[in-house]
Amino acid sequence: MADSSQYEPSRTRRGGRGVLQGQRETMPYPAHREFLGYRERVYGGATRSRRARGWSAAVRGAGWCGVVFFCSCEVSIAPPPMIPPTTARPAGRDFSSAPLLPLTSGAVERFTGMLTSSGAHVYDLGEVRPGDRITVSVGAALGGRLDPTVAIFDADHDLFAVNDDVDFLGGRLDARIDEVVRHASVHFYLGIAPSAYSQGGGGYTAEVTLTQAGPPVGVSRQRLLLNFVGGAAVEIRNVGTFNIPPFDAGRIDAAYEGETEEIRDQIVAVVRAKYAAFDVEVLASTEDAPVDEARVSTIYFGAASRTVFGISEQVDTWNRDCCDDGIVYTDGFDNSFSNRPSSALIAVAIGQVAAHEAGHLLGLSHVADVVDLMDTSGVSSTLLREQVFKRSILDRSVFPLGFQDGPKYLRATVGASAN
Ligand SMILES: [Ca+2]
Ligand SMILES: [Ca+2]
Ligand SMILES: [Zn+2]
Repeated sequence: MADSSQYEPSRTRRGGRGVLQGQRETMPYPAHREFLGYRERVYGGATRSRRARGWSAAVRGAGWCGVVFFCSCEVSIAPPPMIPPTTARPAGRDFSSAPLLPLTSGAVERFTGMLTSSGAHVYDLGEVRPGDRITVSVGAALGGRLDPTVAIFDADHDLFAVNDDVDFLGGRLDARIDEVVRHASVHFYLGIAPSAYSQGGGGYTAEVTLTQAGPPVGVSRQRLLLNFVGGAAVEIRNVGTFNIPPFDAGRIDAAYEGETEEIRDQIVAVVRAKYAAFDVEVLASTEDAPVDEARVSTIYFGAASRTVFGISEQVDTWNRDCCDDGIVYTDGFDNSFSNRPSSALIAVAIGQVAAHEAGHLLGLSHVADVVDLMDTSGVSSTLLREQVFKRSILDRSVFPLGFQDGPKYLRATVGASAN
């Protein structure tokens, strides 16, 4: 039996980034509070101990979690040397006021700054070309309590990459980005802000390098498997282990009994439609048509959660990992709706959550626009209305400035559909 106790909170910090909140219509919290609330629930012990004992306790307190999971993009990141910098640089408060950071290819630019609890600092990294490699690491100034987040944006103010913590469970709340530029841009912007989870502002030290003219990175198509077969002890990294029976609409609610195939086929059609413009091949594994394919990302449909509709094992920036997984908690899926949706609408909602979780597995972050599939600001009923990948303002839990252009990002990651 799958039940909510199998949703292992202490393991899900990374997945917490990829979570779609199960906001109830009766509790339309702002996204930021909802997100914090989620973390409080999920990481209650961890967050409290971090608050009570501070950074050093967090470093020592890695025993919150007996299972160490990190996304592959972070495993490859070496600890940044935090050499005390010598330069305090003036920072912009937004894109238009961002001063140019003088970067020499291959050289490390070190500087310091002081953030208030609500503001962001923005620097102009100048012009970039495909193949340029940018690394940024930002940590709290010595003795400070700032938990920083770092983001890089292109000339359109669209998100290129974002990182909050190098390793939350290991107590590394410093932020680091190491990415290769995909598109030429007349400006790239570096943003530094307190994490949505920071206990306030504070001083930071930053190191930035730009290494020009490396090998460019091309697009790479993705296969996405919608798994309606389930299985015993299905392990979803960073999330937990689940016993998932074959998809049965009656487990959503007894009212949908007998409509399993119809709802399942509609879910598949919804996910295919959301990804139709991109080079994502959506496969469906059903009992009559099993798919045994190793190099896919998989979305499972089953198990229950009282707090979220779905979860993904990571936000896989630039889709480094071809084979990451997510789950849509379909058992009792209708419980968060004030009126039980029709079978057509429950398929829309489940399909859109599946597309959302797959979006995280391709590198997309949360936005605050209920029409966007990557939204985290809405209530349950917004899932019943048509959502699409679009350009939207980032959710405050991701970064206080800037946008995410979902279609632009997906075209640069997996490529546009050949059709
Ligand atoms: Ca952080
Ligand atoms: Ca991936
Ligand atoms: Zn999400």
